[in-house]
Amino acid sequence: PKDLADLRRFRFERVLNEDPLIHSIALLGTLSEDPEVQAIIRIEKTALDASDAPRLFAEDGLIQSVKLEQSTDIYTWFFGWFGEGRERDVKINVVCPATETHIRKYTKQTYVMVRETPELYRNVVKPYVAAFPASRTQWVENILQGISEQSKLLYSDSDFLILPDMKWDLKTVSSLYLVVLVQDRTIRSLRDLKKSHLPLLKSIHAQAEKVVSQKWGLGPGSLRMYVHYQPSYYHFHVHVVNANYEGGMLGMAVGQAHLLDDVISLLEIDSSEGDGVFQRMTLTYSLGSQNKLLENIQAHGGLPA
Ligand code: M7G
Repeated sequence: PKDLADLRRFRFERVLNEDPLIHSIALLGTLSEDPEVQAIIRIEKTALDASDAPRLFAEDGLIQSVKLEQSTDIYTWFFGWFGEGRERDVKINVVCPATETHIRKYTKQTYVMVRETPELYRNVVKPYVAAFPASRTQWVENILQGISEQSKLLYSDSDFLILPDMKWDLKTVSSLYLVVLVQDRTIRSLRDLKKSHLPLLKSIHAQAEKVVSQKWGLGPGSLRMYVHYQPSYYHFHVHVVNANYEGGMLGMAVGQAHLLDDVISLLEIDSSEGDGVFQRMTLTYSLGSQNKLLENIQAHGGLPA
């Protein structure tokens, strides 16, 4: 094929693969009259050009129209179009006013592995978590208190809510991404989980499976459910993601994502009195060079500076 006229002769047979993470689809079909000669066409959306950045929203810039999808506290997200009559081209996330922590989180960074002993947790991490202003999780409070995103709720009871994660485009089932927010404000992170939370964790697991089965027909085993340590927000939540949607960029790095099933199993086999397994274990994870917690840990001598 040499031009669009040739490509127009493509007779589509079936989709071989789709990868929402790199925005690509691979198709099988034919290009010639001979049905024996098959052709594979793979289409991938090209990367955004940083040189467009200064004029992205200008009158003749890349983004020609937008539709407001959701707004909660300091977070707003839109879908955007590069022109008329197209499938939506991009998702636009806005954080405003952005705090220093946000700017650091979104900045490119290098990573360092940290071994967080219970002692390092007590001396550095716990005070760091406690010092976060309540405003940091205002978006969670707004959802839990019925102020925002109420039309998006997929499940709700007195213990937790399930709704689409801000990262999801709400449409592509192969990249389905939901978030579970618990009502119990005393669980700041994985470190606070105890045996007594088992009924809550099991209920989250069961209800998430039920929701995706009823709404999208996804069967057992179709979900990867996990908890981040460290998370960005210290209000306990569970990530619920299509098992086929996978990649380090999605926050599934080894050390960061702890499978909900594994968390449940560890608590189940934990026979200790007093402090449980998550209070006693050393947790190893990576921290970005921009993360304030890394500075605190280094200052405490927890890592070579
Ligand atoms: P995390 O593990 O604390 O941080 O997860 P991460 O952002 O490093 O993964 C918080 C999750 O909540 C992420 O998956 C976010 O995309 C999602 N999230 C964050 N905000 C501010 C919102 C929001 O306002 N609405 C919804 N629906 N999801 C959000």
